[in-house]
Amino acid sequence: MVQSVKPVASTWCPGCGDFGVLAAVKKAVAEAGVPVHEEVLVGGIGCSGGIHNFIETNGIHALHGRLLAQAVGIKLSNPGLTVIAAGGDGDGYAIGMGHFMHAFKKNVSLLYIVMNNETYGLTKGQASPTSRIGYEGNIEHPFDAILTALSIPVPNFIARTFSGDPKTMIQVLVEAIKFNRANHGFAFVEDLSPCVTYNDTFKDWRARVVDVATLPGYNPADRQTMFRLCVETMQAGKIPIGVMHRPAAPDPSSPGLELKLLPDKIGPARADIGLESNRVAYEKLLRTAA
Ligand SMILES: Cc1ncc(C[n+]2csc(CCOP(=O)(O)OP(=O)(O)O)c2C)c(N)n1
Ligand code: SF4
Ligand SMILES: [Mg+2]
Repeated sequence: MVQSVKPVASTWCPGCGDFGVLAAVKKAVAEAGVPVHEEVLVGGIGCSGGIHNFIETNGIHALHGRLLAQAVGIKLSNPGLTVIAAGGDGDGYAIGMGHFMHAFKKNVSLLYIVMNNETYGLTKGQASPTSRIGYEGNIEHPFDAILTALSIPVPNFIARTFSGDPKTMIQVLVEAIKFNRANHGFAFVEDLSPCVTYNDTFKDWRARVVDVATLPGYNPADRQTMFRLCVETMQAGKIPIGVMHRPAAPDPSSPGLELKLLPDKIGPARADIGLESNRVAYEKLLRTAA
């Protein structure tokens, strides 16, 4: 059930990277001018997915790996809402991987934030799809969500932020929310959000992050260039962060799916279901059938 409640005290460990995301989301929705009654936060299952409990908003705790399905449903029911889905790397890239890939293709104007800590924090530190080789016995190669996102050619917004740099995170989230509110399509932001209890990567990541905007040839409108810059940065042992893709200009032929389905922006949740309008519509239908 979607419900607006007063926030409760956080259950996160002191120092968890998710606090940076919580603070940035609060500031970004205010800066983007989103009224509380138009805002919905859909949380996944995991420490990260509890975020909607710690902020005054309309929130729903989704099923594990299914937060995008629920966020899409909310946006298509009421396109006037600003919908933010937020969860972890386990939630989004393991059990939720199918929904993750389709979210880019569907291109519904909602924001998906993945708090990537390269572990399953809530269940006490097992390897996740983004874990490095050697972490908790992991022998598989880590999955990279940004490279995957860049490989799906849809004019959406893609970025990576770091909880150790809240100022940039706020700017990125404001841009993503405005992109959604203009019905330009899906926005994906992966935040590097260390789990200080089971995988404390703060120091390592701070030393390795590189803002792609500082690299020669940076052009977030060109996927090929951004893919190459990310791969080269990773090959040098660094972690690319920053805005990875934004269309050079809005593409009127490819707006968010909600505009294609509901050009008047009135979804089922706002449809007139008054008795009188239904009676008139029914009589019209009967006359057509006769
Ligand atoms: C269907 C189902 N399978 C498994 C679990 C157990 N479980 C709870 S949270 C979680 C993963 C959490 O990892 P992540 O999404 O990275 O979130 P974090 O706690 O790291 O923020 C798992 C496997 C579950 N709750 N439901
Ligand atoms: S276990 Fe890790 S991810 Fe979960 S609240 Fe603690 S530090 Fe954060
Ligand atoms: Mg995790």
